[in-house]
Amino acid sequence: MADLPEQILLLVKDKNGIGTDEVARTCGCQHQNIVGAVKSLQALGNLINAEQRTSKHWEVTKEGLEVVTIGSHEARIYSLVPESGGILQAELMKAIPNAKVGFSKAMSAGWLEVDKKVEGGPKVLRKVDTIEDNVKQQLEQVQRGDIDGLTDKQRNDLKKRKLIHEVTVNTFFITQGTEFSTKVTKLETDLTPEMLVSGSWKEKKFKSYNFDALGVMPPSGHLHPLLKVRAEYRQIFLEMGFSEMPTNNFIESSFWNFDALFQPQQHPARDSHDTFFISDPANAHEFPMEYLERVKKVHSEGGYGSQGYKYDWTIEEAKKNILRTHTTAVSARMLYKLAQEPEFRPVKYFSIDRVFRNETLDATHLAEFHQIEGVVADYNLTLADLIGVIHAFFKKLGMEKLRFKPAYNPYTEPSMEIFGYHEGLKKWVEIGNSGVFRPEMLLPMGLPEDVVVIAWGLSLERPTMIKYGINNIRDLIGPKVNLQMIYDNPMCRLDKQ
Ligand code: FB9
Repeated sequence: MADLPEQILLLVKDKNGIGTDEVARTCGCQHQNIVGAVKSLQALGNLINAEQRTSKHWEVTKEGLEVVTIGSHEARIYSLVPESGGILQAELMKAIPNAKVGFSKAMSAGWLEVDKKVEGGPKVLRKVDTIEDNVKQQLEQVQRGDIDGLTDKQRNDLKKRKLIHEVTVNTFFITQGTEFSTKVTKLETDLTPEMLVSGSWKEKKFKSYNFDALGVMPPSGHLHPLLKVRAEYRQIFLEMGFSEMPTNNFIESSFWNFDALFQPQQHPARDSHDTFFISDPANAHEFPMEYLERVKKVHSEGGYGSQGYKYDWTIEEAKKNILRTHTTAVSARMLYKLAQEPEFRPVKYFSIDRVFRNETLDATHLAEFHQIEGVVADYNLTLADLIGVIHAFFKKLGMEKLRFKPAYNPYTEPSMEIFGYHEGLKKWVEIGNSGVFRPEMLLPMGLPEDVVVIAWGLSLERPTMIKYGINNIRDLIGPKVNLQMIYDNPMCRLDKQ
């Protein structure tokens, strides 16, 4: 037997045109299979014309099919009433689903009557000996496609009882095309060397190019939004002449994370409510001991013009290993290393990496985040230089309206919170923190007295969440992230100047 496309061509040849719904009925196929075969014929050239049409026809519903199978509700109710003696109405009403509709229709048809004088409640009796299940017969008529054989009243009754419904079908009316043939010639999609050598290409028909077809999306990797934003910030620092610091150590000693920054050992940020302590190895052991002694002295007795904190500083506290709470620990290591060079040279450093804090988790805070930090060390820098470099940095991010608010950090004085007017959010947002590292931090390292170090910091998550319109940080990071978000989100272009 010819396949579907060829069956269709044969039907079109015999008639001046045929609808796909008629083809489906003729072939006994699903309509959508006929439509698919029409599309494949159209792809072969102008074999056929297919004009889209909308046709309506009546079909038996699921409930209607049940009636065709087991009879109408009224016919089933009639059959439940004994030929003699009848049945209590209350009992009959519980016998089948839709008993109420069936009883009402059977009474209207004059098939049943009710004797109300009976003790124990009204009794239903047969009024006729036999019945015709007209509803069942009408539905079988609809199934045969002969809806026109029903009266309007019959059709409306069946529709009202939801036993039939009108179905709209998008069909195609098929007529012969300019290149009509009942034979389906397979269109070649490739011109092969064999065809060229043998000359067989001359008898072949080739599928025309579809220049509107979209290319296939090549499989590729997808960067997480955080990594895209990190790349943008890294580029900004590099453009500004900053060098990236080596931040590849999440574990840090309390010495470099706190003591080197002149943060006292009894500072609340150093307890386990705010900091993750490492149990194994619990302690670090390698320190530049001469420098460590100067740190101990500046904490416990003061020095360099400072009175210090006047407490018993202990190396045991300084040895404790933690997950670093800020990348400023790396800045301290880098500045100490700079101070060991024979001659001071101005530097600009930056870092972007993970830091860990034992914080209360909420929609915008996890126990870790990526800190971004910029550091500039040079002779006689002032607060104006800090404000200026922060302006330059955020201008590259498209944020030019900045405000600075006095703040406190244990390791910087003065310190400032940074606020920026976000053109997208149309409001002022806190965008970071900053300050001038204290002499009690820099001088024990061995840096010259006229060297000043300014620094500022912000997070990677906050701007990323704003950029991608993410309100809950768990939609950006963690096990519940929808990987499709990573596939779908656009490349990151910060509003760079
Ligand atoms: O990133 C933050 N906000 C921010 C940044 C950018 C942005 O959009 C871009 C401009 C287009 C939008 C918002 N903040 C800092 C401010 C707040 O989000 C704050 O609630 C959360 N802060 C983190 C710390 O929270 C425990 C952000 C993180 C932060 C804060 C301070 C520093 C680093 C990160 C610092 C520092 C510092 C100070 C002095 C010397 C050296 C480092």
